[in-house]
Amino acid sequence: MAITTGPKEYFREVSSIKFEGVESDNPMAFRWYDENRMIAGKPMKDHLRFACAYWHSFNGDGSDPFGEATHLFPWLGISDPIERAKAKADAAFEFITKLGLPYYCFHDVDVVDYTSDVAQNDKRLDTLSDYLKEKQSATGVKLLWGTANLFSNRRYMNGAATNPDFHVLAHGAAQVKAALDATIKLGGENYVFWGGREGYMSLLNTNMKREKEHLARFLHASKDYARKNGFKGKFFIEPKPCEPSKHQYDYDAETVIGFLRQYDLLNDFSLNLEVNHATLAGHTFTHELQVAADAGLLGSMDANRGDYQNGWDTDQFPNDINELTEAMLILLEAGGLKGGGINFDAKIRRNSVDPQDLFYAHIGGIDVFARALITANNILENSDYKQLRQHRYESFDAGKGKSFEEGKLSLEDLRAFAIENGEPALRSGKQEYMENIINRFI
Ligand SMILES: [Mn+2]
Repeated sequence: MAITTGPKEYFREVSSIKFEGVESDNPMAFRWYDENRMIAGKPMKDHLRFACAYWHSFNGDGSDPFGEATHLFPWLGISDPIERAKAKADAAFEFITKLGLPYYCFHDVDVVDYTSDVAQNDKRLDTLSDYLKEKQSATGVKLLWGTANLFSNRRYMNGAATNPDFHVLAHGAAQVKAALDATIKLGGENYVFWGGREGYMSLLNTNMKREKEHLARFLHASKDYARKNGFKGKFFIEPKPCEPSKHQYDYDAETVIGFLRQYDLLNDFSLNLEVNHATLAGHTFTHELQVAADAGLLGSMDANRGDYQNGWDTDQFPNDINELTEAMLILLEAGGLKGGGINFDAKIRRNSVDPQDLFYAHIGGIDVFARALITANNILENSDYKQLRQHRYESFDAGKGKSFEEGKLSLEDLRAFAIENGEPALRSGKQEYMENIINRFI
């Protein structure tokens, strides 16, 4: 992949990141991610389809509720909003290209600053999506998904599609239309809805039933518009139970699947699962992945991790090899992601202020996923992991168990079987044995 730079080199301290193998002590190299290495019949890069998140990497400035920005991006000094946005795009594509990532993802307002004027915003995004299109064709980097930010502007303080004020909902729709236009123009492979404020702060002032019906109407209208304009990709819902709202309607995978089924959206929508959102919902990441995979709706992943000691969405870069090995077992057994990829929805810490830090963060995340993929594939190919699970259910593979699965047995039949066969023997679940398999292959 050719390295292209804009008028300025933003990460001059860093050159292209290459695979050097596990013996390498170069912190600016991949030790596990060898993009063309074949795993289970296809190159590693095709399993993982890594994407850089525009918002955390090029908009997140290190500020938090207690302190001002610490990531002082050079383009912030440019006063013209279009020129500032183009400089940011130059920096983003320089970074993505040096890292060799195949994809990126954005919200509309990450790409260019928005005002309160809908027509002006549409024009700005149109101008910048033309610029991004040039950048894509110069580098070969592709758009994994686009989305609209319907939570930061003050008008969305009570939600967008679920706002009790129809006027606000219409502004949300205007933003989605423009974001879909940009996604379609850029050949975006998917489009994401994350309902940050689609929920409530208090049930006292909320008609939950009506708000959920509005959300469904809004999603149908968005889908119909995109399909009419040639969009062939998937729409993803990204579940999150709370934060910033007290309760969000896209609570977790199981809840979203029920919603999609109720409102006839299953043909067009699937799920984008995020590690830290799973843990906020009281689930493991693997639980969310397995729920989606079982429903045939494992669309995409937002890679990050939370913090064990505090309860909010810290969006740290992933580094837990055990957690990700178990995730890759689900991914491989499910036959891969349905259209999506692995997007680093993660941010470097407030005090990570060197230009190299963004590289270290992504290199670490990429390598731990690559190592997890290799490990999971070894487990599937070289251990009794799969057979142990199958073996637990063998009583349903033949005889009366099979008849039960086929719906052929009544409650009286089941009682007769219990009496005929006496007390069942205790059979080990072998949990510790299986946990040891994971560690053996890591
Ligand atoms: Mn996310």
